[in-house]
Amino acid sequence: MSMIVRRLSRAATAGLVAAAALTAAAHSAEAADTLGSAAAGQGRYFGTAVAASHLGESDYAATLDREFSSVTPENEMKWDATEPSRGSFTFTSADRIVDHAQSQGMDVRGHTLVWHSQLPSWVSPLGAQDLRTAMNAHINGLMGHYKGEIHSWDVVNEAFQDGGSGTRRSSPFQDKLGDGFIEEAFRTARAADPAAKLCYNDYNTDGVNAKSNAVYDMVKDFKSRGVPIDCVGFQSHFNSNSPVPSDYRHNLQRFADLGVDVQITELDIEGSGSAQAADYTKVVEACLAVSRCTGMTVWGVTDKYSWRSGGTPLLFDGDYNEKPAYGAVLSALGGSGGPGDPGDPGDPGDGASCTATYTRTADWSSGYNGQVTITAGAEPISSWTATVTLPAQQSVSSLWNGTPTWSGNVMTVRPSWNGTLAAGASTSFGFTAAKNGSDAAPTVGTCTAS
Ligand code: G2I
Repeated sequence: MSMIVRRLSRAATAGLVAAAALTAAAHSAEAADTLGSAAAGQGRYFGTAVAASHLGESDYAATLDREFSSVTPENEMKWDATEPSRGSFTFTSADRIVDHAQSQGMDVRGHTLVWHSQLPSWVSPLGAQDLRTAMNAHINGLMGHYKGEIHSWDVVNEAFQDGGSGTRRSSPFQDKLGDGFIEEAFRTARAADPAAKLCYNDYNTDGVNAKSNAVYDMVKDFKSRGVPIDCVGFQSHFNSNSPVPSDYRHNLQRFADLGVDVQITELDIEGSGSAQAADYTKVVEACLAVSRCTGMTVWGVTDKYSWRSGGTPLLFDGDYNEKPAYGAVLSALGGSGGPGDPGDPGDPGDGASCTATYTRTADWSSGYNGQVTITAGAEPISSWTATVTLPAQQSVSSLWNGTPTWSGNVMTVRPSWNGTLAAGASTSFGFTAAKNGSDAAPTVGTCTAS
């Protein structure tokens, strides 16, 4: 039995999650013809970096809301944006992004707590002990504000030097606190929000090289000593000087084999046309080949707002048109238009279908057990995916005979052992939910089968 506890704090009090349920349910009724829904079919999220200042642009928001299932604030959670003077936190811009994401049923990645760049000027002059106190207070301030709302935090960003030696980068933290600052940041972060996945995030670590070897050794050491780390982020900023490495998948896999999740956190690939599309395909295929690669984030919605806008590195052009790279990613994710498209007559498994029905099997004052029965259609199926949208207040404490992933309060459930069904045959998964004041029934969305 897998245990899932959904935490609702800031958003629930703001009453935003109910709206998320409605929109996310609408998403789930669509075929896998968007990046987010196609990735969900593979048990992954597909995210983008977002700037709060663009949310008011209707094409930007429409593309974001339609295509993506996770967001990363591009700058709004960084130290200079959130604690510009010591002890005085401002969350206005970051809250805008988190509220928007929650209203659309999207997850949020937190970026980033401890980084040498975009530091406000008051941090660098601090003495060692004071810097340690300030670092921990900053982590606690951010993670406390968003407790239960961030699926993964980049706790420490870019702490290793480029180049051949694999040494630590000079920074106020490294120079004054020594190597131990990373470990201390992770321990503080775990205590601040035990539900968040804690990631180390870096660039030029995408293939096997001296820098990624140094990160690998650190993660291995952390795992052996019980230092809390859950994931490693591979930024994946690629261009002709820094192409997608041929050992990308192998490198992701060797980190996963240490017992951490891996995530592609800031993907962009300069270029255009079919060459760019082919490179994006390589990245998506690498992630899908590594079971612990839990999701991908591109570093922006549209080329026009990219930090490397001259290199047109993203999936939508400046007018929000889908580029060839978009189709390549969607296809690699098994979305419509490519392999896995239910409309593609060349695919085995076409005609596979299923239905999902819900019943409440037990009921008590504070909670209930729900059961969703999956029935194959006229053809045998080898897998199924069902979505269940919980009423805003409710939370699921356990689920059996299925494997859930969460996006807001929508759970997408795939088989744990019971994917294969003969034509017309049924299986079911069950879950226990806390009512938290709402006795309403969950909504079961479209069942998809392959
Ligand atoms: O540099 C690309 C990324 C590398 N990994 C860490 C990421 O956090 C980093 O993101 C970029 C943002 O995409 C840029 O938007 O980080 C840059 C700063 O290090 C961001 O640039 C800053 C500009 O330097 C500021 O002048 C500007 O005010 O963006 C700010 C907001 O537009």
